[in-house]
Amino acid sequence: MLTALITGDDLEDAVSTPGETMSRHELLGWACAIAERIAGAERVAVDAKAGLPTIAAVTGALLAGVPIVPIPPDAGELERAHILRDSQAALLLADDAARAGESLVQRMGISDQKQSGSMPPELPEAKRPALVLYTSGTTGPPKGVVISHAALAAGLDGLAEAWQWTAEDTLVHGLPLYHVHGLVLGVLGPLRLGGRLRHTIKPTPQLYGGTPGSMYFGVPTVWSRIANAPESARALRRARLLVSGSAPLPAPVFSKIHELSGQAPVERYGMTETLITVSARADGERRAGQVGLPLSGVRTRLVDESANVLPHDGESIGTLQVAGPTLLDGYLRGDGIEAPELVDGYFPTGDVATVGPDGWHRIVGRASTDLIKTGGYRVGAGEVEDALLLHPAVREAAVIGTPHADLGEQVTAFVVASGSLKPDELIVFVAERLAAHKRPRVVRLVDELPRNGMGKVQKKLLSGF
Ligand code: MCA
Ligand code: AMP
Repeated sequence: MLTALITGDDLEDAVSTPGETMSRHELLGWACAIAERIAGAERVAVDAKAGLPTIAAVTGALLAGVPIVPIPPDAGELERAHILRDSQAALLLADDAARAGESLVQRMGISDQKQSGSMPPELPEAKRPALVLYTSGTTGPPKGVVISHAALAAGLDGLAEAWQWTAEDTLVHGLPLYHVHGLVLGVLGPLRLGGRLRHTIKPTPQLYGGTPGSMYFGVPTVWSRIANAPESARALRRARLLVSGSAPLPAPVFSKIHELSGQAPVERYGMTETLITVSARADGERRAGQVGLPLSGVRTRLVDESANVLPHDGESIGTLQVAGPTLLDGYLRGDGIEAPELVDGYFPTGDVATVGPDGWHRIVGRASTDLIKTGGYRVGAGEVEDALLLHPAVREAAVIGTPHADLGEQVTAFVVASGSLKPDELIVFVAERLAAHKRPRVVRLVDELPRNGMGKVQKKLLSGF
């Protein structure tokens, strides 16, 4: 899977962050040392703080064939405990000191292993699980999505073809290292395809503008902030490709980036469960509000509520299903992996879309109001509601996404509470238990929630409250 890292010539400045640079051989040596230490483990977790240690830890686990579970560094205690327990990770790779409630998991420092280990005698088979990424569903705590080495390789090769991504590229981004965007595309991409990686730790306009590169990755919030920082946007004129994904890119941001940087962003679409499946091409058209064509090997179709397949006429709106070599193995469940519910081999994405006669895909929205996209992060309403309900004064809670100029959507909670409770108290209460981006930005205290005759909360009515 890590072809360029393993077989490529040394590259002195292969991976860098603002404070540190590592050659390809240094990274490989460090990763091999970690691989030796964890070989044979069923699964290991990593405290996925943005930086070189996380990159070395993930690389080491991939070389050893040990599935790795990245934990968001800001995950609150509830989320962190859930991921460690649910994944049954044998070991937590982390440089920082242990946190409360972690006494049961064994820890191993990452930077302590910074030495040159030997290559494992055999590389893992392609069908082996490589990553377990925790992602939100509409209800309950996040689920571990199991992704194989083969899916990662297929996904990156599809993107290499669409984006003409080669060993000549220098990729710049500052996205988190525990999701597909920042970790799979943003770290494993350069390690498979070659070239250099500049991770800026934070995805700020100033850091993007000040870091030379040929490809830049961002979520729409990042591009929107760059569009509002004209000097940084103009500095990107040197780039070959500006890529946006993880959430819808607003047309005004697309146009502004085009105007300031001299090129329109390439949009691509994907999911944790499917990796990236649809994209505009480096040598092709870029259209505001459209996410392009299926990658090589990927098939897509639209279906209506009765499971009828809809025509690709640019007008019929249906839910998007995708098939191909990049699909997940399944969800982690107990000691095993639960296969996803496919329909004729297609994964139902839950996204509502149109497909034109020319094959171009437009994502219209999501079928469920219970999955919120905020700053490119997927947040399940149920998980936030469950956290709110842990507060002794909260009697009922309903969470939705409401429009937000910077984040696309913001997590908004409607709460029925007893006694006097301040919205800010609840925001901090959730931030302590879940990752900071899952905290509500707005809490509305209401006397009651709108319910239908069956007693079910009518979330569609909440946005008007
Ligand atoms: C704020 N903070 C708090 C609180 N309020 N901490 C505790 N309690 C509070 N009440 C802290 C946060 O921890 C954080 O600290 C800082 O304040 C700002 O947090 P936040 O509000 O989240 O930051 P932001 O500036 O609004 O973030 C915008 C962002 C971020 C940088 C665009 O949303 C982001 O990185 N998004 C990327 C998401 C992504 O990679 N998605 C890909 C999913 P500190 O600054 O110290 O951390 S993969 C996917 O979707 C598919 C496959 C695809 O298609 O790619
Ligand atoms: P996640 O599993 O966090 O990876 O989120 C996947 C979801 O992000 C998809 O189901 C879409 O709703 C959304 N998404 C990803 N890329 C795009 C895009 N380019 N345009 C619109 N929505 C997107």
